[in-house]
Amino acid sequence: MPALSLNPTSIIKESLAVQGDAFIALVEKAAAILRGESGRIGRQTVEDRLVRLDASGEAIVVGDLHGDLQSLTTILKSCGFMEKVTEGKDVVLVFLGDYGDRGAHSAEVYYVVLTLKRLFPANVVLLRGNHEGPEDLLASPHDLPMQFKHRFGTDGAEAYAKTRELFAYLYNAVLVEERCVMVHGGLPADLSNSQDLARAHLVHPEKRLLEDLLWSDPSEAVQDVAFSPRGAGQLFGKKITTQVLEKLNVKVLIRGHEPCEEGVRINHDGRVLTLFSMKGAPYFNECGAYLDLPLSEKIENAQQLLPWTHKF
Ligand SMILES: [Mn+2]
Repeated sequence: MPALSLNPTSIIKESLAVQGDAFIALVEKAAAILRGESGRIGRQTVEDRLVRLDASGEAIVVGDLHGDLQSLTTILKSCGFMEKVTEGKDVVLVFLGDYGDRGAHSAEVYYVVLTLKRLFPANVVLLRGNHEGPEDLLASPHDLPMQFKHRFGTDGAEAYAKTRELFAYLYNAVLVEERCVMVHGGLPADLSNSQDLARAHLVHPEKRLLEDLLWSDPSEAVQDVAFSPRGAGQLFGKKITTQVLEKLNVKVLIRGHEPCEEGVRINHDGRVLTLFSMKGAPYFNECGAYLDLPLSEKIENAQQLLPWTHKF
């Protein structure tokens, strides 16, 4: 393991130099931390694969990265997470999933994100994206194994196998009472309560809860649900959003999964905020964005969140 480093620049430097054995050791360590998480951890309460956050302090929320190390670097330098957490401030860094594939630096992004989890386990939450899906539901193209092979040579296959094992321990959702729910993709129309968020992976594939959490997209063109052109998940309308948010006793859905020209987009009359944090190929969106959300503030509408979004 490299020496403990407490600033973004040195962790990013390490990520560009790390060898296969050290990467594998980090993935195993992060998986062990995630596997052991239960009950009260700092300001989090963990129930299966649901993290409840206290309505205090701040949450820095990062959308899809897809191997974009440059954007991750920009975010970590600009948001001050590491400084805040080392000063003992009440701050949680939430990643909405989709860490690898597409961008050229998937291994480095995983290295940085998992190092942050290792250093600050009580202050970092890693959600599961559709690119970290279960065996029967993994996004395609999935170039992670090729990237790892290219990056780590003969250790690439093991690095990939260990990373695949880690996917199962990533979280389904974050819930902040009376405020917001965070997932990678979307809301299942048949979700009944927060238990369904916590246990979605346990009832997969008999129930499609996990599929919808990882894959679905909001649509202005449908009321209920419609077939998704992605071939997994569904398009869900404003009616579904309103019903499900009410069942969860929250006001706004915060999610990633869809590229946005400005890094951020609002749907369903302010009930949905989409964040996208990667830039460059293949989407060439003008901006990426992240959110720095004060959790004690009451929120009614995603419009209120816009002043707390940061575009880059
Ligand atoms: Mn996605």
